[in-house]
Amino acid sequence: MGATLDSYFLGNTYENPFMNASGVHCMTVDELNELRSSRAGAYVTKSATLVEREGNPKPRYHSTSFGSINSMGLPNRGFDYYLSYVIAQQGEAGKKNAPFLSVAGMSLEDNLKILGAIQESDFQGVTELNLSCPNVPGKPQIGYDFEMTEMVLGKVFSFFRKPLGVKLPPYFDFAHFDIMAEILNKYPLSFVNCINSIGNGLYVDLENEITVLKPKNGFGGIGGDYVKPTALANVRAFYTRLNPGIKIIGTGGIKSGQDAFEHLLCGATMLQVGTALYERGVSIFETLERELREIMEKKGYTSIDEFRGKLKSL
Ligand code: RRO
Repeated sequence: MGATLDSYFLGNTYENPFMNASGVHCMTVDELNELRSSRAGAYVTKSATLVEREGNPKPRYHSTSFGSINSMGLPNRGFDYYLSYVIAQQGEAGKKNAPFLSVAGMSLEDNLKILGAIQESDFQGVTELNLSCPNVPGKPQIGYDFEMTEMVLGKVFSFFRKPLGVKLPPYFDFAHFDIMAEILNKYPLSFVNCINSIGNGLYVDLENEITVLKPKNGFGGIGGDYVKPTALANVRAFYTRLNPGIKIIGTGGIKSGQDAFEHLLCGATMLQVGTALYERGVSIFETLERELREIMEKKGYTSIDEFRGKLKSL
């Protein structure tokens, strides 16, 4: 018998663990519908702010040989647009890959308003609170401010009762893994998503001696091959520190079955694809499914549960 990629996450079984990473191919209903019709096991909306935003001036995304740099600046159609979409999908007969809702308020007050509206709405699905947008000028990432993170989670969980996870920035020090895990373990989080892009990198156009992005003098979030080791480290660090009820979504550098297998081995349950989806379009999901299944079958695994989290140490 062949291997199954069935993935159980927060009470639902998805046909495979693959999703888009929020921000890629998910700003408009047309793009979201393409994800719905693709082989992705589930999908997520662009992070929504209370009010629609144009985002930063272009050019604001650039592909490089090893990945990407972006400074999109949270362009989105506004929270109401995405809430209506995800609620409408719940009613779709035969839905197989229900959308998750990503939100990123521009202030604590906005985040509380948005989450309050979700709590009061008919949406019964999964919400992801983005604590790690690196690209809004003048707005530091919440996930790098431990006191602020704790304050936000305390206020949110005083009223929010639906499945909620947080999208985290990458951390680079054991002290920071420890502090963040201790904070996260205090709250009834459903999942954490590791990682958002590595913030504020800089890419140089050698010939013209100029930056490749217009906003923020060229500084932007790095994704793709560059970030896979950092992503795996964050998945592993939180998998080994968080209460087992808090699941991990692995994001960062996934473009092949091997990358997916590595994230799962480090402890991820769902897997999100950003840069590679941007470069190759939604057909990448078929390829990822095939490649992951081939690796599992070669190794004699029939389900992901047989190896999830079981990375060995020397
Ligand atoms: O829109 C963006 O610039 C953006 C966001 Br909100 C994010 O969370 N991560 C990213 O790389 N870009």
